[in-house]
Amino acid sequence: MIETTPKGRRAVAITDMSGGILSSLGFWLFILLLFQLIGLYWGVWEIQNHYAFNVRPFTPYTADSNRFFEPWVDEEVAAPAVAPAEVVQAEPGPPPEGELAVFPSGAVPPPLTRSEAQSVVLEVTTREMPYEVADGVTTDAFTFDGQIPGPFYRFRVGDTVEYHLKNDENNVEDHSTDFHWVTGPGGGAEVLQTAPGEESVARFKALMPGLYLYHCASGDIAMHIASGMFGLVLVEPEGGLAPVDREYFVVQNEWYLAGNEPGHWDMDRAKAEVEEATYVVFNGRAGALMGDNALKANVGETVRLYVGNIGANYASSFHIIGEMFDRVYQYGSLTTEPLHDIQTVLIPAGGTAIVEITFEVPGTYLMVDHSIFRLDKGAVGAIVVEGPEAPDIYSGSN
Ligand SMILES: [Cu+2]
Repeated sequence: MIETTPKGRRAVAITDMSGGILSSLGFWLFILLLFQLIGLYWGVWEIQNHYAFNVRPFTPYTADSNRFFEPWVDEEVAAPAVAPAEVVQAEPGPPPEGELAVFPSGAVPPPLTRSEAQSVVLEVTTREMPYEVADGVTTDAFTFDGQIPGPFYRFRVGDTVEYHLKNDENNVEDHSTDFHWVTGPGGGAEVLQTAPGEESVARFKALMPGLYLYHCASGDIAMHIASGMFGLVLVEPEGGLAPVDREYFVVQNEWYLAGNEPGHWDMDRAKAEVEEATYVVFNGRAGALMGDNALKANVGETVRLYVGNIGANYASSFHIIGEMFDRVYQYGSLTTEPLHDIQTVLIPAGGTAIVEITFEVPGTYLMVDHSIFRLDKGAVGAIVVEGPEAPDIYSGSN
């Protein structure tokens, strides 16, 4: 029965419910069913709403979708890629072998055009050789194919790579390769240890897309890395990447030498141990991307930089003075949505990032490690942008 309390509120007298409708089992089951139906409807509405309003939950990259890349392609900007070898490299490298393009230091092979995974062959020769780190400053370096960084390889997820590593007969050290894209012990290094004059062959399947480093993993591994044995691999996702106007690669590394005056200097392991770099450079040597070798772009173009940092010790605070990154694929991940409008990207030693910049204003833009005293040690490169002035964005006089 219903009673009225002294304060005027209604309350249920639970002591007197026998025999009434409130005690009916059927009634309570009906109430329960009603709540179930409301809950079910609400859940369905939530799911429909989630997708109807284009809220995109994170899902791994799939074959039927290029959605991570499509929304940001500007139809007016997107154009066939300009062969970067023309502007980065004084001497263009060898032509690509079929779809597998391998270019020497500084240039990026063009995007793949095939849509199916296949087997590809990489052949590399390790060479121990004198190398100029800065003007007049040389050391005895270890290299892949005589280049620092080593060749930039570009293939695609699902490919099976047959890798031939030849250790030049004039070398003294064993060499190998640890590919960061390889799944298995040592990133391949366990089956690639190669004595001078010998050759190793291994096969690896690329399971995950992304931008990856590789390096030697033989002998005194840290010193083999610090001596120049590293490079980048781009494993394209299914469907490739959105087209941009220009692509370049930049790899940061430190040199630890016994001296920095003009002359020939030994590598200095003691300095490497205390992380006191003699040089911090982009693409192998101080000034590699300056002057005539500066990267080029035009106003209105979108540039994609594949950036790696091999260290061997420092993390890089990669920054372009006077621009922001429109998109940053942090850690080189191509299965994660990019960050937007970023000033500086932190790249760990042994890590990568992919950044994209659209240039609106002409001029010279410096790429630096914003741990800024490293600029004095060589960590600077330039992008020269030509085109009409944009006084509505940038103007002034002094
Ligand atoms: Cu080595």
